[in-house]
Amino acid sequence: MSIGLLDGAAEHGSRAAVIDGGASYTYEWLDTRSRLRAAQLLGKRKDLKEKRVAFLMEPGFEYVVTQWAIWRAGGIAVPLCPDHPDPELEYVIDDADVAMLVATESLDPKLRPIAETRELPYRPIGSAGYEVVPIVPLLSDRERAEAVDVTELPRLPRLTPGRRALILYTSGTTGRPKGVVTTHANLEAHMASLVEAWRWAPEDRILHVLPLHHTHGIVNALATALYAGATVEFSQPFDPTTAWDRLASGDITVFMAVPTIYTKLLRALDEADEFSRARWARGVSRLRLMVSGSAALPVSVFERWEAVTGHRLLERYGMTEIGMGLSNPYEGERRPGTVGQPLPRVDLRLVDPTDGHVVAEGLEPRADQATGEIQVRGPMVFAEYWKRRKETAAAFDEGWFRTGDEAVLEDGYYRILGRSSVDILKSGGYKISAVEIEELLRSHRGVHDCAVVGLPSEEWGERVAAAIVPEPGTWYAPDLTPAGRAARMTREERDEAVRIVLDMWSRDRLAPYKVPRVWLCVDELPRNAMGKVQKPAVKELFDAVGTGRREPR
Ligand code: MCA
Ligand code: AMP
Repeated sequence: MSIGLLDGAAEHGSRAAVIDGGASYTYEWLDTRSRLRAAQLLGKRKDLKEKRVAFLMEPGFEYVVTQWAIWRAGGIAVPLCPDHPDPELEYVIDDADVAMLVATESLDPKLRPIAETRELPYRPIGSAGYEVVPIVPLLSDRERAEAVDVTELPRLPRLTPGRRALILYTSGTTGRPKGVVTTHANLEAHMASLVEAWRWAPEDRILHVLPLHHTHGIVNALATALYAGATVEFSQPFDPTTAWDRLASGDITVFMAVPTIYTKLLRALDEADEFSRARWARGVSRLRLMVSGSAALPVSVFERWEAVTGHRLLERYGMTEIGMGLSNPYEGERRPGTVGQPLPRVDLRLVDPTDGHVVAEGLEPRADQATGEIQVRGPMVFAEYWKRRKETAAAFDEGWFRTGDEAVLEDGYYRILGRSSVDILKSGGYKISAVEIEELLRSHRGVHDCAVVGLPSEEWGERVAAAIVPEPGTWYAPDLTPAGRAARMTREERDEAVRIVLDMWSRDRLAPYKVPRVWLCVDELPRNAMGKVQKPAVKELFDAVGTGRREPR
């Protein structure tokens, strides 16, 4: 039994695995460092036995070393996002029952207090007493001779593919995010499917600009590249001009991004001088593959990208729980507005939500109108929601995972129609729960009620918008208005205060991409006869005041 991703490192030896900050790290080096760090995580233990290890690191070589070390030591990796405020980090750490925390020195001030409050073992990387990975691109013969002989390290546990490997947090229709647990076997099936479909090869080099707390960045763009023996070049945080320069350098063969990133790249191109425009467009045309996913790619962006670079972007569909499900063909026609066909090893069907009938399976329509919910089965489908047995069971229909996404099969191509729930938004490629934000906002004493919706946006897909019914009598804070004027605050002044206060308050509590970008104060929310808030009518409230259509940055 072996874990293909980790065991492949020895095979790829002196090839570059990671390029980060101008330094190049070989597979051999990654292998050695991750074994050393695994031994340190283990201490006197022989096996972490699926204990959860949460790590807070900027994307780069240290991140990969730590992720591999957790796996080599037999633990479950729980990646944390450096941009998240404390309450988001604390939620994940507590929900996943994390047993150990790891952070880079730069993020030490963020994680140490959280570890101390919980009395959790904590490993800062780079501080005295713990290993620092030096920036050594390639080992010279002398360095190699002096390096620690990894065979002398305490033996690392034997891993079987069924072992749980990763917990990623994803938003649902109810409450707080759920931990999606995948095993090594799930991850390997996901990676093998993409290597086959997209022809990953050791000669590839991907420019990596995605966050490393979601599947797209972790599995598609990082692990799959390493599984194939290719090179991952980190360019973080994403900056359109830097990305263009690297994409056009001639070094990069593969790029993967969310639609918002392609939109931002096109905007940077429009704003660049003529010489850069020509150089970028020409350079990018040499890439082997450019993929878009995580949210619907507007046809206008597909067409503009093709006009500028000659690339027909390959759009695919995935979900944290299933890995990747559908993809436009690598060799055949890439059809704009569609997500193609099921990927290798993926069983996929459409089920009519009204009567449960299967209306399409694979590429076979079974009804005149092949429209329904996407359901997926296969070795890459996740194992469980962490500690949520009931929700796990409810997410499956006789072994098929119910995605909640609706699609239609037309002329051999799947087209996504949208989600069945209005409470799931997608902004910048991030999945966001309206309910989670509403629950938080309602806990503010100045909020009587609220409703969160997604407003359509060219750039972001959707923008998070919150309609607030202020709690009467609470919005007179003396520090917001000149002394003595509190009682005389006009409605406009109050509404402005609501926006400012709730924006600041939310930023301290929510991941940046969940913070509402558009605020509206209303006297009451539109409800139906049963008292349920009508989300389409809430969107119309924003349209009525013009904010629904206006697109501030
Ligand atoms: C940031 N801003 C926003 C949003 N995000 N405004 C509106 N809506 C948003 N969603 C604001 C910031 O607050 C800031 O304004 C300004 O935009 C710039 O912010 P910054 O963070 O610098 O933006 P960015 O770095 O340009 O980020 C855009 C991004 C990022 C690079 C597209 O959102 C991103 O990396 N998205 C990828 C998400 C992803 O990987 N999803 C995959 C999950 P101010 O300064 O006023 O605050 S889905 C998945 O894994 C499944 C399996 C799948 O299918 O792939
Ligand atoms: P996440 O839970 O963050 O993994 O996001 C998965 C969701 O992103 C899916 O359920 C879809 O709603 C959406 N999604 C992913 N890829 C696409 C795509 N190409 N087109 C439309 N929606 C997509």
